[in-house]
Amino acid sequence: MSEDIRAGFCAIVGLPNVGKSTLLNRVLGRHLVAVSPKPQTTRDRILGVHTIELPGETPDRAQIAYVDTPGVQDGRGPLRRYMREASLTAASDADVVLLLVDGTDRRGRTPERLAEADAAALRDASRAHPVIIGLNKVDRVPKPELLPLIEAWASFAPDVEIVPISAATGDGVERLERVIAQRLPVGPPLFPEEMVTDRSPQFIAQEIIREQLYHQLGKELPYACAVQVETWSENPAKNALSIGAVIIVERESQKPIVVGRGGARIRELGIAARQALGDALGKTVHLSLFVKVLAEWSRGEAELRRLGYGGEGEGA
Ligand SMILES: Nc1nc2c(ncn2[C@@H]2O[C@H](COP(=O)(O)OP(=O)(O)OP(=O)(O)O)[C@@H](O)[C@H]2O)c(=O)[nH]1
Ligand SMILES: [Mg+2]
Repeated sequence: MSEDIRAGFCAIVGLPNVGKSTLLNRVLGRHLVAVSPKPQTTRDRILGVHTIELPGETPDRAQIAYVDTPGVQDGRGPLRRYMREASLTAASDADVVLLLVDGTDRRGRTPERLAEADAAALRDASRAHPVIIGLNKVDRVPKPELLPLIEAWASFAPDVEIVPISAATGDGVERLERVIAQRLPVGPPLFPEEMVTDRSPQFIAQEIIREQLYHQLGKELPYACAVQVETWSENPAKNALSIGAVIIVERESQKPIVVGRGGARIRELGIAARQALGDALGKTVHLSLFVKVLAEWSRGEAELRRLGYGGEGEGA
């Protein structure tokens, strides 16, 4: 039976590392997208659909189609351009833009930041649609700093709702979802009830493996890595899943670093990734990981496409 509810897209945009992906995982209550303390973890748009009740309102349900995006910042090279484009497109296609701000980042948390060159695109993207400002990581913001911060945003954007949240603890997230839902158009649901994401289980597995690279490899190397699932076989009777995946690096010299002495590093990566995959997918996972060199993959448009990084929006 079709019934009108509030339904629409909410793009989660912001600078790198503000907690966009953590928030999406929090609202969905599952590990869908990669999160790490390193900036530029997310590389592509990812959809996560959440249906909520709106007690006392008409309509009293909402389907929010969240779009997690890469952090917007100037950057060189085809991969960075692709990431930036993915965010800005998501923002311009959305019904509501959630601009997420890291309340602990002293340089990045005030509205003045949006005037700086590398962040100006965010300001422009957030002009086009109803915007909500999510002030994130308030679990780490000393109380006396919070009110002035909210006031600074309120005077910069008087018509915009500012919602303090902690994506890590869940504080304020329910209220944030209500505020988003209230700004969505009324109509039929956009997606089937049971749908959570538009991405394949293989893509999600790649993201979860890639997340481990950010956690376990040094400062620079994760950025030179892509992950591709090559084999995937399920055994429903045992609720088990066997995955074969390759970690793709850009240069021959990077391969021994990922493999580690006597294979120690890749073994550890495998253990952690298998655990995370098992938790996320609710199955017993067997994982085989290999390392392969694809020279300068992040610089070639064809290589990027082969690895699933679209290719559209790569204008001059
Ligand atoms: N204390 C605290 N840490 C948080 C919170 N939300 C996210 N983090 C941490 O902030 C870091 C970045 O989180 P991500 O979710 O990967 O951030 P992102 O905005 O998706 O980053 P990019 O994809 O790189 O743009 C991680 O270490 C998170 O654990 C929060 O509410 N409180
Ligand atoms: Mg992210």
